[in-house]
Amino acid sequence: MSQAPHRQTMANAIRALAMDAVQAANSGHPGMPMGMADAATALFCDHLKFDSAHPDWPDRDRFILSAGHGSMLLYAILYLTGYADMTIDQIKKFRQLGAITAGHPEYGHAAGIETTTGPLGQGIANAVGMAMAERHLAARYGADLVDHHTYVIAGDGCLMEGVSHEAASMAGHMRLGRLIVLFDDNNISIDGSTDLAVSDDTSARFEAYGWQVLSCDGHDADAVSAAISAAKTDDRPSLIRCKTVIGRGAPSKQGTSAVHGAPLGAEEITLAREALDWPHAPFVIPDDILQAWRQAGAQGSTHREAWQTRHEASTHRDAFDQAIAGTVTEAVGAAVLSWKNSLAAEPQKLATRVASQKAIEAIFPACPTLFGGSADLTGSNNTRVADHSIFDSSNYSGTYIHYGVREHGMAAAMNGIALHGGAIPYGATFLVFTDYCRPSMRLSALMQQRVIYVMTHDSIGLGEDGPTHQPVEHLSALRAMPNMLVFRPGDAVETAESWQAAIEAENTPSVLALSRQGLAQFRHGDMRENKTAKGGYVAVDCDGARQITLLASGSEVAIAIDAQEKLAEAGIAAAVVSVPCMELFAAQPAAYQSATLGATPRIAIEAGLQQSWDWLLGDADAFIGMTGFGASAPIDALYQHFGITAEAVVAAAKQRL
Ligand SMILES: Cc1ncc(C[n+]2csc(CCOP(=O)(O)OP(=O)(O)O)c2C)c(N)n1
Ligand SMILES: [Mg+2]
Repeated sequence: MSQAPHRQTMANAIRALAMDAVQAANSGHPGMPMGMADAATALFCDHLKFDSAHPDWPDRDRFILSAGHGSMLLYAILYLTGYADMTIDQIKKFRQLGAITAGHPEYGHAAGIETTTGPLGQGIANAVGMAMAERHLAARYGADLVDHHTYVIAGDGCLMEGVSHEAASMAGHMRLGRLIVLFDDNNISIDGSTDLAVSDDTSARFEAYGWQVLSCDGHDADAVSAAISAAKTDDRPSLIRCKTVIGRGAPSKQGTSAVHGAPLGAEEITLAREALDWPHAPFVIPDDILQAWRQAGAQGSTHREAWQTRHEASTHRDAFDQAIAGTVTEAVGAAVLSWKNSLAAEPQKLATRVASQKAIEAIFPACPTLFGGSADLTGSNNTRVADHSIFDSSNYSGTYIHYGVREHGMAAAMNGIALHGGAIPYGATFLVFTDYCRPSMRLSALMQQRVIYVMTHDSIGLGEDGPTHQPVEHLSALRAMPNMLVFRPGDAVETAESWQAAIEAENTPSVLALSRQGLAQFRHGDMRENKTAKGGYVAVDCDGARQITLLASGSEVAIAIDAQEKLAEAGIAAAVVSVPCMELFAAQPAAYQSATLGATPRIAIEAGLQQSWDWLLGDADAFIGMTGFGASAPIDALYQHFGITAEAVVAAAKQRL
């Protein structure tokens, strides 16, 4: 116990930095960092395997601050343990423009931030994905290369969020024993006592998922450390209930929601300095305390060096390094081209969800790090191929995941897999249920992670399941998201090209919106160019001078081509422009865009709402698509009923000439 006071002093360094930085910024959350300072000190000093001088060491333990509002806890520790970019100056600039110390931890801003957190529940669900990736890579490349833990700090809010239920259930089922969650069990959230809103038996809840649940005094670093030791020896995931007082150290405010998200104020900070016996000026950490922390930051170097020796000796080294780098080899392009050439030789009418399966079949041997799955719709999403084996607790080397009916958990886990590195995640459900994935999709985009969302049943074309299952606003809504590629291929060739573009987009997530119904192949001839990667292109040109341009995506390209033929019979020359990916088309040079779009009247056709097409249409142009929800009926009846037909296109064209 002789070291206990020292630990407490080290923890007080976190408390001081948190209250001073929040005070300087005049905004932020001091309560959580002050409450969890002791537990975090135990974790970082006694357990976390990391080397602050080498933040990207692949076999480091991962630390996820799921309670992202407590960002100052993480920034303080990164500074104290000696991460080079986290200077005291950055701490002083907490929450200011251009600082790496944003209001909530943002992946990519500073070394040691493993994921962006702030939307409660995401971090713990990301951590499940990281723990999955750890087991998967260990099984594939050997425990001498991959052998680490994933630690999380989560608060009441994270555990209230629905996604934490999905994620924790998955982790228990998959027996992810290297996942250890420190629960900041302080019974306080913003509105006050958690009694206002929850009466869960949290221990029983997690035990029911198949977790080990431990409890300790969260202000006794030795007790926390002992609990973590116990967690490590169990093969179940562990939840450690750290009983804490929010804002611990602020004498008159601690234990109340008042310390959750507001500066303590000068007076209370003075009192806290006295109570903590911390006489030092703001942002000043005495040398002996800083040195103790710096030592904690460097103590992992022996582990890292031992790992490097094992890495050099490993027969899996090259494959592992390539997987971690995540670079896509030319073999992917070659595999796609070979599949497209066979389509050129023998055209096929395929639902694009089936074409997607065939694309995966073609690509997987060239990209063995693909880590697929579906939220209980494997047969409908067509995401599993013969080369897959199932990832589960008896076979972590499996490359296909049954996520269960947990779309949000799946999406958040995929972010974790991508962030961990070593595998390229794709996961599937119906396009309409991107609504259930959306909070995590937004973070894929914000964090620039290559996550591939395979979203089938992409319109009223799914038919009888009706408007609950028919996306109408989703394409426009997804296109509104920054840094998200939304592919809606129109035939088997475009589907293969979409897959290639999605895999090659290393810093951007993608949605593949795929049809349930069969679509005739309209791409023929020379297959060398990935036209889909241009986002939009003339798919079927007209004879003679163009009078009309028909723009369409996905299943509606066929309607455009049908209308083109009917217009030709009437002596009207219409070009069909396929727009499988608006974001990529928007990124093309203006000259290419205008040459593709032409200067004649335009008619856009998509079985969705108009909104995302507006930038391509002028006042005199037309949109043919949905204006509201769909209906339950056979597909042909629906297209007639909603007026998405070649006849409607022809009529609109004639009106404009
Ligand atoms: C999804 C989501 N909803 C709401 C918020 C706003 N919010 C931030 S912290 C918080 C309360 C969190 O309570 P707890 O996790 O117990 O944190 P503590 O007050 O103990 O620090 C809320 C509602 C958020 N960040 N994310
Ligand atoms: Mg709380």
